[in-house]
Amino acid sequence: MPKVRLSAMIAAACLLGSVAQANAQFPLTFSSNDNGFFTPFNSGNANTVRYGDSVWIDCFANGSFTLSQIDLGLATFNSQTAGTTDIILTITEGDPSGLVFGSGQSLYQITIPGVVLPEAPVEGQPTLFTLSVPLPDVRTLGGCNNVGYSIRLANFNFAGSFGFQCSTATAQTLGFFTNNASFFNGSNWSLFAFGPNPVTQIAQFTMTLFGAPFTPPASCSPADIANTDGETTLTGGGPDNTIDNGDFTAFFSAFFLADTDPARLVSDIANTDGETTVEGGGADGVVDNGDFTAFFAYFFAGCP
Ligand SMILES: [Ca+2]
Ligand SMILES: [Ca+2]
Ligand SMILES: [Ca+2]
Repeated sequence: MPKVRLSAMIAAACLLGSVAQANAQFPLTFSSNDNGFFTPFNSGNANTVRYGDSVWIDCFANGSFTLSQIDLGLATFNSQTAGTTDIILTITEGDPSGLVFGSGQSLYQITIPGVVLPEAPVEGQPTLFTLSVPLPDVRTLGGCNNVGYSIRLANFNFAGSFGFQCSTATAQTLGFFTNNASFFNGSNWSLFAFGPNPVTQIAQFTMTLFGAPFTPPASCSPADIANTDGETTLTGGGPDNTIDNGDFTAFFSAFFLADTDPARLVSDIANTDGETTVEGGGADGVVDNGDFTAFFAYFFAGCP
């Protein structure tokens, strides 16, 4: 476990602490910095280690969300001079470790080059700053909606140490914290907290996640079962008000799956007489020639 440098209730000024955004999206999760800082990155490990954390958006609904921005509360420590680093940010489904709360699958990754690391010249005091990263409406996979992130560094050029602002459990006023944070040592991921106290010693890095619940576009016809990439509601896509090759691919990929594969029901759009919901039929739990016939008819008719 990396060395923990925690200093409770640090009153250093936040260079950019406001969560007010001129943004149609809104905060899905919010935690403030009331629990010191943790600056594990330095020139000795910057090319090797990664750190991350996760947060619950909503554990009570099955819908997915689109993520439009993440604001990371960051800190520098013990340097008379400013520096720079590239930050490689990965947004993950569930915790980035893949050890808890989801697969850890990458949903989006971006490299932010030349992030300025401000000087922290006062002994024992960090300099706090916020890094706001726009996200291209990154879609979560749905279900319990634990979203994580990790950062790793490249071209680290800073004399001191760098890392995260920390929150207590009570500072998480929107969404739900996770007790642990995540550490990659170059070979393996592990989880850590700063101690056993479930309020003041949790490892929750200060951040705000912006976004909105995802509302799928209406299906324009029974053949509109996927987006243009052939992704259905099972794979993070779904109808997109367009009939195109994505629907064709999705239908036939599903249609020719084994009878026992539940994903085959993606192609169940009609009853055995080929009647869809439009004709008063619809999915009947069986994939057969009725679905095949209906798909072709609606596919070639296109969106009305
Ligand atoms: Ca956590
Ligand atoms: Ca479509
Ligand atoms: Ca059917």
